[in-house]
Amino acid sequence: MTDRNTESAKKLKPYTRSAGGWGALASTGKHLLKSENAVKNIRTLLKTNQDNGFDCPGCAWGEDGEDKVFRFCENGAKAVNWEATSRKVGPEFFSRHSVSWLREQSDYFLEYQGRLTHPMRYNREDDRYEDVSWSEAFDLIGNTLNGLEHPNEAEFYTSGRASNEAAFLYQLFVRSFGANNFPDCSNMCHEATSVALAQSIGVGKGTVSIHDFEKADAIFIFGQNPGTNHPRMLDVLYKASRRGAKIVSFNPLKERGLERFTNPQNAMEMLTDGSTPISGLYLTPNLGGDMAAVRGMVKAMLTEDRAARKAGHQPVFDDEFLSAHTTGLDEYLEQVDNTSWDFIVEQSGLSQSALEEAAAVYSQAERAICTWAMGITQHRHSVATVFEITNLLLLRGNMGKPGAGACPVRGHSNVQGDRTMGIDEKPAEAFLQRMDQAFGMEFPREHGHNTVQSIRAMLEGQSKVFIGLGGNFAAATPDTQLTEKALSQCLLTVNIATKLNRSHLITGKESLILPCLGRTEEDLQLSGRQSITVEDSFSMVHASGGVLKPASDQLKSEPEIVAGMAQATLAAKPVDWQRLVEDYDLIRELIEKVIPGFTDFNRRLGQPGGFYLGNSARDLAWSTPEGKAVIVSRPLPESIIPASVIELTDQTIFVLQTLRSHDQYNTTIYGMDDRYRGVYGQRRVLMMSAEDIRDLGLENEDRISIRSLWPDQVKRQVDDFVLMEYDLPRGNVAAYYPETNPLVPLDSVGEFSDTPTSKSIPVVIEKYCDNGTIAVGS
Ligand SMILES: Nc1nc2c(c(=O)[nH]1)N[C@H]1C(S)=C(S)[C@@H](COP(=O)(O)OP(=O)(O)OC[C@H]3O[C@@H](n4cnc5c(=O)[nH]c(N)nc54)[C@H](O)[C@@H]3O)O[C@H]1N2
Ligand SMILES: Nc1nc2c(c(=O)[nH]1)N[C@H]1C(S)=C(S)[C@@H](COP(=O)(O)OP(=O)(O)OC[C@H]3O[C@@H](n4cnc5c(=O)[nH]c(N)nc54)[C@H](O)[C@@H]3O)O[C@H]1N2
Ligand SMILES: [Mo]
Repeated sequence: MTDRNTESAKKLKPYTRSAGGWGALASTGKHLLKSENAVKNIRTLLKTNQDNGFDCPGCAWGEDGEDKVFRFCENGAKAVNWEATSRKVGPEFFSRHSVSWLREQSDYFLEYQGRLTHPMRYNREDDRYEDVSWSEAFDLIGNTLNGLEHPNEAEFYTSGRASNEAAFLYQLFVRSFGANNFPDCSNMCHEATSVALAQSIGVGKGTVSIHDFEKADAIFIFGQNPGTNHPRMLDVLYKASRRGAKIVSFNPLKERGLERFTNPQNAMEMLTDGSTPISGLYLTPNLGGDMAAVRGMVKAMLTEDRAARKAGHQPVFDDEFLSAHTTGLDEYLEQVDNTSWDFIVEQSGLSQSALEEAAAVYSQAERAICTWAMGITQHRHSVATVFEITNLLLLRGNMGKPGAGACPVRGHSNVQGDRTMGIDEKPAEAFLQRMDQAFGMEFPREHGHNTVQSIRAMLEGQSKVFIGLGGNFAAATPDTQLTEKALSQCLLTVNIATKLNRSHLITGKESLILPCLGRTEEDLQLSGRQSITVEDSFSMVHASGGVLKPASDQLKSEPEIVAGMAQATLAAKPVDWQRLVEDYDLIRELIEKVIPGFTDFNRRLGQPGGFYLGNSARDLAWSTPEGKAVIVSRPLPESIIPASVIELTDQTIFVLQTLRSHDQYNTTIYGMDDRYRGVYGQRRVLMMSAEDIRDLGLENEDRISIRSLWPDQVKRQVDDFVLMEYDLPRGNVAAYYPETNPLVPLDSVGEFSDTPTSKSIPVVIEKYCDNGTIAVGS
């Protein structure tokens, strides 16, 4: 694979400055000015996250409502700029390049070519995409779907950028067709959060608002890299740190944004090259060690609590809250007593005294928030880990009061909204009943496929059609080789997208690329200019309207494309699809009928900053069968690497996490640098501690191969990576996603979440040379 247009030479060089500051400003400027559209894009950025503009397609962090000229960050600027490019990928481009040739190019190259402009259909004979009319494309979809023996033979993927309106219409189409097959990006993302929180506090979403960060005494950040992935969160942490709140980070990597930050909005800091420390305490657990770490904190608190009660002092645990609002306490404390410090220390990789220190910060805080992201949710025991974090919060009544609560930080800008709209392979009965009532028909009850199940179904030939509403299924999912095989066996694959990506090149018997409007672009329908809505991590729903002229006059909006597919498949049943997209207010009226919290949707849409959907747990109303918050007791996993894997080799096994660089948005690669980690001009890098490198008999910057271990016969290996000495706990290594997705075994998934274990893959390392690999470190 060739990496064209790389800006910097390959090099590995530690980054010594703070996060943010001039580095971020310079990079924002560089990304803006290198575009052919500098002036247009600066104007576009000024509309980002403003009340009369569009929602940043970057991340799902919320807005604090303060008056600001700039409401975007360095990485939001990259996201906007990437979409607003003037480069185009039209019929002429596809006639020049065969699909086989395109498949050899890097992910960076593919997306860099620009915006898709025409609907395209794959011609197998010529191995090229050719332009096709929209009506032909829709007919092909309708006929293929209607030709299936059963509606369950099609998979309908959603990526979390789809608007509420597009997602609602999509689920209505798919359910009217007769299926619940809704694999989505959230299955690979915060699924464990949704599963665990729904069971423990009765609602699968975070309980805090952005203003709670202004009141918290302590903030615990687990498995998250906000400096890169939620940069606007740094502003909130910065203010918290400056007013004296304690911030504790759990992360095996020392992420610069969690260490110190220079706020571009603070002139003095910028001028003096100063910075503000973010984390007062930074703990570096083993990958997958957080459940043990939190268990250790609770164990330390339990000891303190008992001593305090004995001495007649104020107890550590909040008795009043616990008895009024929770169940399961005794069983859990017994579980804590039965977990030994030795085991906690071994599994977490943290000392007892470090965990006692973290526990003391937590106990001394009147109000505490826990935030988390992929470092928590992409393990085998992720659901159990989210239970453990929730228990920590409940023990001191840190829920349902200002400045306290659970804050899972979502990824895609509308991933939370898509689930609210019914993108769910296991829909709740109450939701289906409201659907039945609203549309006067009975929707299917049988559960559908999640992402991993959809891949298996396609592999087995049980599913024959794949439709992707956004995203990059082939690159984002685990076990790349198997997933590609699964897709290529389909009768039809359809991708609705803004930019060319790998998924479009893994063709079924028939394949379509359907180009859509991006969020920055004006969406004109019969009734005029349309807005869409999204929901952020704090359950705030707000409107978004594009401002730019569309990249091509052939583009359709996502709701229009969904309506086109539905019309071709179902005619005007159960709704007049075409009429609905003439005016999105009509779609919102349907949403209001089906989804709680959307009363008076069209009127409240105009509210500055949006409206709050509410959260029952925040109101101390527990929608659990017990009517209380449930303190769930789960044993720690016996080991992070399953015993059946340890048996497979005598070589040293490392635990690999696959993460994001500073220059990427999931499978979209903006550039080849990862500034805060000191990686330049390359992505095929494996971070490892100096001691581990030495013990393997290797040297910094050696070329290596990475092979993952799983008890099946499949060989999963990636070659020609560069070893990079990095400050990490021993036995833990890190490399970028999606280059390492071929290593994630399809069957290695989270318990109760089915999320691929992208943050704990057992691997062995071999020395790579041009004629093969040489085993090391046995
Ligand atoms: N610019 C940009 N923004 C994005 C994205 C992007 O790709 N680029 N992606 C969006 C999406 S969809 C998502 S889900 C979010 C992702 O946001 P993050 O969750 O921050 O993303 P990752 O890069 O996967 O980083 C995981 C972090 O957790 C740490 N970690 C890994 N394993 C463990 C563990 O076992 N324990 C602990 N304590 N830490 C661990 C890693 O060292 C890393 O710092 O960001 C969203 N925002
Ligand atoms: N190994 C490993 N794998 C992972 C992860 C990991 O940490 N490690 N993270 C997982 C996570 S958290 C997630 S969320 C998934 C992400 O999985 P996806 O959501 O499937 O992937 P993205 O890379 O976000 O999708 C990028 C594509 O979306 C299209 N696109 C962009 N904007 C729009 C739009 O407005 N409309 C439409 N229709 N298309 C658009 C573009 O064509 C672009 O190529 O990946 C998961 N996979
Ligand atoms: Mo995500």
